[in-house]
Amino acid sequence: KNKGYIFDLDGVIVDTARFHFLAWKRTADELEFVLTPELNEKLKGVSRVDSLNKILDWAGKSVSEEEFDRLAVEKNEYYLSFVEQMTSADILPGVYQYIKLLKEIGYPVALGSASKNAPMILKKVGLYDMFDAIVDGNSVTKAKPDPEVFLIAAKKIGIEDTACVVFEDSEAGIDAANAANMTSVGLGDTGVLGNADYVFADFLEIKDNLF
Ligand code: B16
Ligand code: MG
Repeated sequence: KNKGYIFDLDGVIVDTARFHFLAWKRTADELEFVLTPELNEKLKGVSRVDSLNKILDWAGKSVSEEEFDRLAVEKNEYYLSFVEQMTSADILPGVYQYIKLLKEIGYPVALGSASKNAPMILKKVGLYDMFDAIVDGNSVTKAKPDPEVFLIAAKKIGIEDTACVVFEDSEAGIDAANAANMTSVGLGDTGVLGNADYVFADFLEIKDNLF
């Protein structure tokens, strides 16, 4: 049976989730708001604009359009200062081997990320050429938990939605995969990813499980 595999980027392929957290924490500091790791879970998989809106909401602040844009640009610049240092050593454990296995079998592999920086990061860590399709924050109109990003990815690789497996580290992403009628595999904490069909700590634990 033909199957397709869709990977989230941040927190699944590379550990950029901690860079997003550090950058948003600095933005929150500026707004005199303490961004805790627990609240940060709600920002994972969420677009840049939606993330800033959530932080402003939690902080009980409203800002002008100009200030909003300035905060978003500043966050991204700070985030990119971490990303600049990344190399292939920053690929999360077992990910490269797993994608290589899929390619050897002949299964198509797609990216389904909310990040506008996704192509650049994939190139930086040397994985860009392994993907048959890349769907990122530049090509979607509706953010996770809307299934749009994964549905476009499935279409691009020519695989039926129900035959796709999605790897996600975020609550919003798991909900998006479920809404797309795909098999949802959570990477991380069962407490956070309770809606996923499966949850694993990392790809070393997934090994050659093809779902
Ligand atoms: P950017 P993913 C998401 O990527 C991140 O989880 C989320 O924290 C971030 O705000 C979002 O991308 C937008 O990223 O600011 O780089 O466009 O997990 O969907 O790969
Ligand atoms: Mg993610």
